[in-house]
Amino acid sequence: MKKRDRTPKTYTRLTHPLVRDEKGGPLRQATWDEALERASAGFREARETHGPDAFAMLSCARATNEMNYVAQKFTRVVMGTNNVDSCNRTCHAPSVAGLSAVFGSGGGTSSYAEVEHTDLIVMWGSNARFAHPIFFHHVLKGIRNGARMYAVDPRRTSTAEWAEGWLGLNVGTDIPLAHAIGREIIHAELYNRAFVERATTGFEEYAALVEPWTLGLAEKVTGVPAPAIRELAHAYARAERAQMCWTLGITEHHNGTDNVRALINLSLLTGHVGRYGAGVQPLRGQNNVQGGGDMGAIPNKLPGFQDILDDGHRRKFEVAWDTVIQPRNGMTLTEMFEAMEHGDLRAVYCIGENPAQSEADSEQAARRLAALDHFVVQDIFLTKTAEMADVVLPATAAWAETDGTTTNSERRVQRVRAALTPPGEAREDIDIICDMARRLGHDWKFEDSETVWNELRALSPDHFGMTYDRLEEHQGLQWPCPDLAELPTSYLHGRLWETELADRGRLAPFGLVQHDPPVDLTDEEYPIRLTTGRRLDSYNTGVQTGSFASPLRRGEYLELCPEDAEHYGVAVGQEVRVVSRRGAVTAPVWVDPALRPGLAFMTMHFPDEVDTNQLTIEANCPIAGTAEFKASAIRVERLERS
Ligand SMILES: Nc1nc2c(c(=O)[nH]1)N[C@H]1C(S)=C(S)[C@@H](COP(=O)(O)OP(=O)(O)OC[C@H]3O[C@@H](n4cnc5c(=O)[nH]c(N)nc54)[C@H](O)[C@@H]3O)O[C@H]1N2
Ligand SMILES: Nc1nc2c(c(=O)[nH]1)N[C@H]1C(S)=C(S)[C@@H](COP(=O)(O)OP(=O)(O)OC[C@H]3O[C@@H](n4cnc5c(=O)[nH]c(N)nc54)[C@H](O)[C@@H]3O)O[C@H]1N2
Ligand SMILES: [Mo]
Repeated sequence: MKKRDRTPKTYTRLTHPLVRDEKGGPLRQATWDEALERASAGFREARETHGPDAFAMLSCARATNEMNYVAQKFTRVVMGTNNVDSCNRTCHAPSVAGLSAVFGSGGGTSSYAEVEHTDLIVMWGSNARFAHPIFFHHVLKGIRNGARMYAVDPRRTSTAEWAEGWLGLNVGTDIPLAHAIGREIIHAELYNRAFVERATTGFEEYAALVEPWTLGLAEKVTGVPAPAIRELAHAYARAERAQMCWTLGITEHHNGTDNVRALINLSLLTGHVGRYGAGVQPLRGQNNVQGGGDMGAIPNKLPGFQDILDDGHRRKFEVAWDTVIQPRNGMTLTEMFEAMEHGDLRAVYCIGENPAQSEADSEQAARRLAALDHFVVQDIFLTKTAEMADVVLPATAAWAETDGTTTNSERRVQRVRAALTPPGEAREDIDIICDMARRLGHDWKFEDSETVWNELRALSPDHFGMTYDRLEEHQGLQWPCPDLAELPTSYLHGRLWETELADRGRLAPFGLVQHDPPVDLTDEEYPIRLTTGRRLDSYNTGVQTGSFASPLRRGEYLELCPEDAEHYGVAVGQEVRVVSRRGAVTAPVWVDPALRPGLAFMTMHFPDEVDTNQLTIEANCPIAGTAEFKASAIRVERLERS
């Protein structure tokens, strides 16, 4: 069979604005003035004809805090809606929802340095060796200092290779595993009774809920041998300090928020939260996805994570912005795509996101984007999403060509600075949004990123103490930082350890969550469980890491375990058809002993060559709106050799 060229597509930087004269016609180069007139006129028309909620903003989790602040302000003040969201929805919205429900705040509770001074690190559904190498560097220091590490992942990942124990569970059985660990800790009387009584609620109900999950039943459902479950339960409960870290293996499920609650339960049971070295830590995905949410680029929070439904918070922003804010949550990214289907959403401003390739069931997503009346994309590359737009606006790259701040997973706000000259006529994201706002009647006086930051600081108590000067002096500060003189604490929820909890209403509740298997069931027709994720050498939809192939960076493959490859009679490099209930793609086979029989793996990194998301299912967590990227059912068909 002729070998296909699988060299990843090369993206070139956008250097000039582009416009499309008619739907279906080509994009052509335009001046900034023409492009911005076109873009703003379309937004004005959508608002006047269909009302403010016919507009939505997708904000960029790679760009700065300041840009995200301005993007959400544009949405709320200029367009009059709360429809603003980002790819936070596709990764850690369940973590934010779960943590907020238990602790009242959606941030991870500890600092990176704490994993260096802990006794046990659990990496649950997280391949940090590939996806969070900086954090993993701290983990390795922790191991050098004597910490033990366990990995819970269906694949024996590169992260698992460094662990003392690997629990290779079946995809989507995290709740049974967590419940069995909880039950074992209770039965062995290893739980922290004093902490449970003082700081939590719902323990009796939790104990009753997990009671059926014996080690034997859990072994049957999860595929993890009972002694391994028992070992992790005892290690976690006996550790003086333990860190529970998780990522998408937990969140990218139709019940992602329930999964998160099941892990938080274990930290409440053992008191591994609210102390230095002990905590719960969702490692966030994009360099500034934490900051984007903190800045209010989410549909239910104003900047500083202040609730949109709270009259007092809304009032404060209404006065500051001289506007009226709708007293209801806007649409999540997931709801936006549903609203496109029903024709309720007509105009979209997409800044630095590539949903045509990153959404589950991407063919459906692209069809919905194509049906919009008015679609504006602001990016640094001409992505597949940008190719569908009516107006394309070239931005500078936040990581090297822009001033501002970003916020990482440990809530640390850090400065970024313009170091490179942007290409062609590319302009800063903030500058473009402000020009658009001016054309729609709002002339904001933001001279530079610091002016934006100071407006935010005045409105967000958690950020008030972080002036640019202080950020510089301390090489970044963690929120909450309400004070201009004091330094913030590195971990959250220390109040749970106060002997007299002042506010009984703020106790941490156990989550009474039940096992709910993946929606896309395997059967005779679709016998293989496909899970999708990342590799070290590539980034998300590949836009920023495309363009070179090497033996180390091998492009997309359908990865199978040796037994399955033999069973299907396929060898490394052989092209096969991969079919799900949504679509089909052709990909070469790779054989990887890190997988187990019945489990296949693909990445999302090479959608121009192999569009993995044509296979994935758009089954969403009802609380967080995150799709079940981690569990689809597929079959493999051999292609006839020619
Ligand atoms: N090199 C690189 N780094 C990145 C990115 C990138 O594209 N490339 N992307 C960034 C982004 S946006 C994000 S959100 C993060 C994501 O970082 P991670 O979440 O660590 O990455 P993934 O590979 O998507 O998924 C993690 C693991 O979940 C496992 N898993 C699948 N199903 C299940 C399950 O049912 N239960 C459990 N327990 N585990 C399961 C997978 O086998 C996989 O090893 O990485 C960030 N960092
Ligand atoms: N199958 C499968 N699909 C998945 C996932 C999975 O695990 N499996 N994971 C999901 C997750 S966690 C995520 S986060 C999403 C990611 O989905 P997306 O966010 O849609 O994908 P990216 O490739 O990260 O796109 C980032 C875009 O931002 C642009 N950009 C970068 N910097 C800047 C800047 O400073 N300004 C502007 N204006 N643009 C900029 C880049 O050029 C690029 O086009 O994918 C989701 N899709
Ligand atoms: Mo992500």
